[in-house]
Amino acid sequence: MTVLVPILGDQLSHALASLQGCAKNDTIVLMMEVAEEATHVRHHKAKIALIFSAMRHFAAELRADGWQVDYIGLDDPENSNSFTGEVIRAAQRHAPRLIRVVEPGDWRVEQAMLDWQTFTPCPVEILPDSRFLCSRDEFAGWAAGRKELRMEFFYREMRRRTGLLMDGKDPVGGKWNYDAENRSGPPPGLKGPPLPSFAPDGITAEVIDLVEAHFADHFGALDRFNWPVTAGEAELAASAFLAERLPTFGQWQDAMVRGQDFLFHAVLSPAINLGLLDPIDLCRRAEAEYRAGRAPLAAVEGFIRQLIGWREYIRGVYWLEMPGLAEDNFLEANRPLPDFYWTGQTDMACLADCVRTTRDNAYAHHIQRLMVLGNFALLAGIKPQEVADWFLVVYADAFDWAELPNVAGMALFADGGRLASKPYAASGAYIDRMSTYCGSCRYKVKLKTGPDACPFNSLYWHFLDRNAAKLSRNMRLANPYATWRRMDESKRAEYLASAEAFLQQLQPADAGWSRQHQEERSPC
Ligand code: DLZ
Ligand code: SF4
Repeated sequence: MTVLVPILGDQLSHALASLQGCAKNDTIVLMMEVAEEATHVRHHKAKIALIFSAMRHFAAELRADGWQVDYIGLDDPENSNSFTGEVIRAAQRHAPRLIRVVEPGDWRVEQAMLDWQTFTPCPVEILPDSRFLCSRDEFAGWAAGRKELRMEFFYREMRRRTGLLMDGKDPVGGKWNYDAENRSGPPPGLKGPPLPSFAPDGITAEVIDLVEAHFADHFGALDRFNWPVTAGEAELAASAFLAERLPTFGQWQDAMVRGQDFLFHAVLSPAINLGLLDPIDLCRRAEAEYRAGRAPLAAVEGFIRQLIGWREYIRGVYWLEMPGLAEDNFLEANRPLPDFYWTGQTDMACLADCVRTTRDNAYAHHIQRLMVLGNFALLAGIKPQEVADWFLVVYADAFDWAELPNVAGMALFADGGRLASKPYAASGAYIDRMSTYCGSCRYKVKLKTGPDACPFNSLYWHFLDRNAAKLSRNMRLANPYATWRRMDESKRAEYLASAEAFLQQLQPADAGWSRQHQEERSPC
């Protein structure tokens, strides 16, 4: 009797804990393409193609390495189209003595996995995901007794634990965080080097056809598909980033340039989240670039902070706060998601460009996500669950554990400030400073109110005014609230009327675009 090892679409690592200690001749790896995962929210076409292609390539590598792989394709006539259904069928086929699986990234999938034992006579062993630096239990220990969970303090512990950018007990350069040096707006003509190209091979081409056939009405384009789908390709992408873009990554990491979709960003998050790259290895190589004098400290520290700071912290928060986090709505925001999040049809040039790159690439960088798309949703009071579903659908790197705390906590303050010390609310001036968008916009960023004024300007004050009971005691918002209170009554009324007029004309999205929203995120 064999061991059955199910491997999910974001567990494509040869060092996966469930494979360790298993004998190749006594193990059956189970991989499953299931419609449930592609449609519980209707994922971007390129994201589905990426995951299926990466899964098929990974299965081929495992076979070449001597593993037996039972691969269930989407078109398999017997496919039950859910993880649970496929594990039950595989258990009947192989009668294993043990099912050994690594904990999933989604709370929803874990709920299903916890039930597998009731369907199978053999034991089901669920292992911690050792690809993360900080286990779920360790994070819970760190968080215990803290009223606020600040990333910065967690990050310092991860720096100490890994020794990354440390000189003995002290951070290299004397400071832990060089973010203040990483906030330059774009000079005219700013352009990043081209990303390496990964032309679809036969497997990817087949998967693209499959996705067009099965998920034709999902959001997103497939014609620019350029994601690395194997660890080898991901390694090429990583080497190109370290050599060509890391030195300038920090300086321009918050800049937004219309039509320049990648600038100096790593664009490695889909490969990392699928398991094709090891984040700690990337950090060590980035540090080596600094130590060799090829990349500045601020850029390297910023990159490392994303991986051992934010990424680990966000995952810890997710498991600590689920399932409540998915339902949080501290600011009682209940407006439906506007249709331009799907169509890109809006006169706001910043939002139109961010939706365009999202549709074309299943990618937008963090400031486009947080300070344009997220900021608008925050200011306009869009329902957090609709915003979270949108982010989960549209980005190739978006898995629930990574997306939900970022959207509900960081972007929308839906958790009431457990994660962020204040809402990331900004008016048009911020977007103007950090982007090239405003020059080509039909709205005028310098105008504060009226039909031609940048909508972010009046929405900013509308947001503060309507949430005053919940936010005005936040020390970090003391200045804007003081400004608002000092403002002329008639000026305040103008701001509020402008914002109301703008909000009135927003068209809600056609319900067909996203999942018919379930009251609860039910297990599959
Ligand atoms: C996102 C996704 C999609 C679209 N399809 C599959 C699939 O068919 N098979 C699979 O194993 N994984 C898929 N995934 C990724 C899973 O949703 C992901 O592994 C879980 O969300 C993690 O809990
Ligand atoms: Fe966006 Fe306002 Fe600038 Fe237009 S003017 S691009 S809406 S920030």
